[in-house]
Amino acid sequence: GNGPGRGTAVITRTKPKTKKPSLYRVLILNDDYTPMEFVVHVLERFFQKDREAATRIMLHVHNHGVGECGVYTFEVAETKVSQVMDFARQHQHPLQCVMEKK
Ligand code: TYC
Repeated sequence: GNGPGRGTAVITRTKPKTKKPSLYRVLILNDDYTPMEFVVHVLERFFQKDREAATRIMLHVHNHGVGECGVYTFEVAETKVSQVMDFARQHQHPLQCVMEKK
């Protein structure tokens, strides 16, 4: 359209301005040393899973090597990964947590 003033061309936005945020999966990886109960606790504490869901995810990771803890926007996913990695390190477990774009 035309903006203020005669003969002043102005580009107007046609699309809505809002964009869906990219989503990221947070994954945990299996290892041979982290206790099963510790992984269940991580899923309860940082991913708001109940004991049944946490146990199911932990066993899936134990049997398949990797599993999904949740799907979040970038900043939330980054925070979860850091929290889990710090917590595992504090307890001297080698548990690995990563994020990937959906
Ligand atoms: N494999 C581990 C064990 O046998 C348990 C485990 C499950 C470790 C899930 C990590 O993300 C993991 N103690």
